[in-house]
Amino acid sequence: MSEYNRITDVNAREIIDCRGTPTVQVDVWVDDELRGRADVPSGRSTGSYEAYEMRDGGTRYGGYGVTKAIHNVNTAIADLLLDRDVTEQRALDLDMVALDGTPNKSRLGANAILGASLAVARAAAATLELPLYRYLNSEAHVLPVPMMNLVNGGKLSSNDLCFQEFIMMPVGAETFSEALQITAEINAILRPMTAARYGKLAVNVGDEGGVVPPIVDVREALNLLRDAVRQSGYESKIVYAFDCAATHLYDRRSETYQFEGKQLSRDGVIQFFKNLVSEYPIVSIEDPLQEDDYEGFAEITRALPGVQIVGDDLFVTNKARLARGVEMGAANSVLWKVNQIGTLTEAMETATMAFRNGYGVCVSERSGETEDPMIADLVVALNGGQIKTGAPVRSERTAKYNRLLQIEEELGPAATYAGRSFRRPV
Ligand code: 2PG
Ligand code: MG
Repeated sequence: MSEYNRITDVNAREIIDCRGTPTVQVDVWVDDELRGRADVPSGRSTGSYEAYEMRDGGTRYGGYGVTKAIHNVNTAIADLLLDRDVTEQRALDLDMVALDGTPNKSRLGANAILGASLAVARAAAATLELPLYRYLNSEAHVLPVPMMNLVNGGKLSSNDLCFQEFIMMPVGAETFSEALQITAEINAILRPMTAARYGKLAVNVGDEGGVVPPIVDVREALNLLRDAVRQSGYESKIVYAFDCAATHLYDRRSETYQFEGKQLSRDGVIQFFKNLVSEYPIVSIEDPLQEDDYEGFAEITRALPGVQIVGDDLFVTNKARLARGVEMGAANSVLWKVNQIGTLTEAMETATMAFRNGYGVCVSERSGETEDPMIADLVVALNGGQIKTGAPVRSERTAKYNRLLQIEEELGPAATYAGRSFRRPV
């Protein structure tokens, strides 16, 4: 028997994600037993201020190999973690950050560091024989509203829809399992409806499992979604959200955005959303403006009272960037992606800062995911209240929803579905 829970081995390997692109998987052994394994996700519509994802370059896997990051886990990071107590998450994470020594984790790679960080958390929970969400928070009890990206556009699709994600939120459900049932039923109506209107190619799914109709007009896509919702009979339980991913619609030279094929200024964008919000029950808008426009985010947050404005590329789960947002009143919610910052500890700190300042926290997938359901445990651990993890199809998306069903069952009567309080669930 060891006196503490000693890390005895750390081993990384290269696997592939849902797009067939390589990514990092890390195993952590404690007292000579394999206890924790975690996969690292990867974005496509990334923000400029995200931590550095290390790729090999060259020709193998088109340059996207991660053998250098794997090497870093198996050498420098393993050397640091070996013989340490696996339950010291914070110390281990901060030591990895210090070992890297760069502001954006470019020496070791954020994908290398994050893989180790997440596998350590899993290994510690397993060692203490606790589910991960419980290990991270003894008060964890909130089941999130699933933000279902049922119509895909932007960089995650093959159509010309400007916004990346048209999202439906079943806030009126009583439980998470009912929420999932409702959205799966609506998706089953949406698919044949889309095929009937736009042809069978429109129901080939995008990167996050939504349909990809050949639509340009935002209202037309919303109407399609709304028609499916109406036909389902669940209209009173549903509200809508977008991820505009506007950084990728912005032209720095002309300082304009390409919305629906038209050029809009910042003021034009704000007016566009004012109109839209008055026409549809839209409760949440992610990245309506580009990643450097703090002033614009503050303005749109003021202009749309009662609407959640989420900063993704704006904050990149980074405490310093969020602090600036809080000071200026830019957005009122943070999109929370662990790989944007690179350790669990730093991501947790960002969430704490958000909650303390009255900001919401929306836990999110990346468009490049694996079958690892980690973020399901993390959203419950945060009592976050909302999770964005794609449509209820494609196994890398359903893995998260299915894990939430297990957690709901484990929590039993203690489980609270965030529902309409998704932005401030506790
Ligand atoms: C986003 C995401 C995830 P990506 O912009 O919010 O939905 O996409 O992972 O490609 O950045
Ligand atoms: Mg986004």
